[in-house]
Amino acid sequence: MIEKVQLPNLGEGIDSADVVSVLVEPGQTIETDQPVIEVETEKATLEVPSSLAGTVAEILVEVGDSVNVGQDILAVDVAGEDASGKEPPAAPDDATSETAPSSHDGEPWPEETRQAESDQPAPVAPSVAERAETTSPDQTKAPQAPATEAVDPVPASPTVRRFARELGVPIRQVEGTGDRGRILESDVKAFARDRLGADTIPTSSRSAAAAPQLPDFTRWGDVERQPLSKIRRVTVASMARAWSQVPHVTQHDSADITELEAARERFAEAVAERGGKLTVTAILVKAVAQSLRSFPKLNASLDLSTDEVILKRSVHIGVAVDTERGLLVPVVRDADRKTVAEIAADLAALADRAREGAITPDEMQGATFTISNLGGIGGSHFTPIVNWPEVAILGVSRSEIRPVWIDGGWQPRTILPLSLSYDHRLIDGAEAARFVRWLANGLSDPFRIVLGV
Ligand code: CAO
Repeated sequence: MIEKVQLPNLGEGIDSADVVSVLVEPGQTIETDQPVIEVETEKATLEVPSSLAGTVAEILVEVGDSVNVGQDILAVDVAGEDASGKEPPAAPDDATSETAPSSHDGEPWPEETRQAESDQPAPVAPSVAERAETTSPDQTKAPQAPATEAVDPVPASPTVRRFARELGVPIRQVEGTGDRGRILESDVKAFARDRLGADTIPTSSRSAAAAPQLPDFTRWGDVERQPLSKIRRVTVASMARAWSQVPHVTQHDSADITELEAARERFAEAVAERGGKLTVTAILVKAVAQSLRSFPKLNASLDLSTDEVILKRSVHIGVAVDTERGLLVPVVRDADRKTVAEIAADLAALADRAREGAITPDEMQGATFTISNLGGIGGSHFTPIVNWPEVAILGVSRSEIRPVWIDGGWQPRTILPLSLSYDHRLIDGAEAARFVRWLANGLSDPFRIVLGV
């Protein structure tokens, strides 16, 4: 007798899900509660267990299908089986949990499920997001590789497989240390650390490592391959991580630094006597450090593992330095407690060491905010990338003299373009705009910075 398995209730507010993989094949004997398909909702990837025992007569869905709750997914011949009519398992209490009802991370893996999984081909479908990027609409309907295809099973739960996918870890290469070689999340992490250099190469660069294959460029002309330097590899990793983890917004503004430039000229010699060069950057470091005391959320980090904001009481400003070997970001410590002359001396020493290749990793760690000044080269505005785990970065472009309408007449004023990129998860647009305005006002009238207003 043929009976149907339906997509069960997956949780509050979830009406449908996309089929990510089919875990059984026609003719296969299945048990109740055995995972039969894997689906992805907006919130989680879940294995859907069978409510029936018997022989799979027909699979009624395909990878890529959007299936409604209650829709038939499987026809099962229950003849001779105890089709106990068992209810589908209850929906997860919290569908946002990565721990799907029938995934068993960190828990003993029930024999029947382990068996069922290891008997099945590994799901070959990419995630929904990956599908959207890599397949055309008609391709999304393409059926999954048949179960009979010679694809070795991957003994890992959907959550672990998904975790590996997100890290760009080729799960087939991971050695499982779990029961009967089952691949655990810790195995994926260890693989990433050992093989992909996770300590220095963060999540997104590991994803970058799994980037789609490049075409053969020699088909169109000669090419030269150069190995990436260590600095470049670290840059690739940190940029990719920041870009993929942080939802960026950039707030552009400008500051009238006419008076500041006059003061800079006036005090250049006095600062030089103390070992520094009174540059725009040195003044910016001080101005930003003071501004951060009034806007502590921009001097923070997000801890998503505890749902907390980490507000840092110290203000350490990273300064992007262009060197022959690539971008380096030494840190001016406690910039809020230093004079501009001290910052100028620090900065000169740090930038020199960075350019000579003598800077230590210690001197490039612990920044709470970063400044990138490209004004010495040119340009009107740019959008810097937040130096994660910081939450904001100030990009500075080239100042220029422009006519500004003041008190009924045009006046030549020196205008400095400012671009603040920030992590929109933590910082709202209004707050970012207020911060840049505060900074711009301070640069226009430095006494405001001293006053803290
Ligand atoms: N507008 C106009 N002129 C500027 C300026 C600005 N925003 N910033 C610097 N300048 C001028 C300086 O006044 C100086 O001119 P003079 O020689 O006439 O005095 C000249 O440009 C060179 O400045 P500098 O490099 O000596 O000093 P600085 O403190 O302004 O900059 C540093 C120091 C380390 C920030 C800079 O040398 C540097 O490396 N910049 C590049 C940073 C970078 O690569 N950012 C990109 C990061 S990835 O997005």
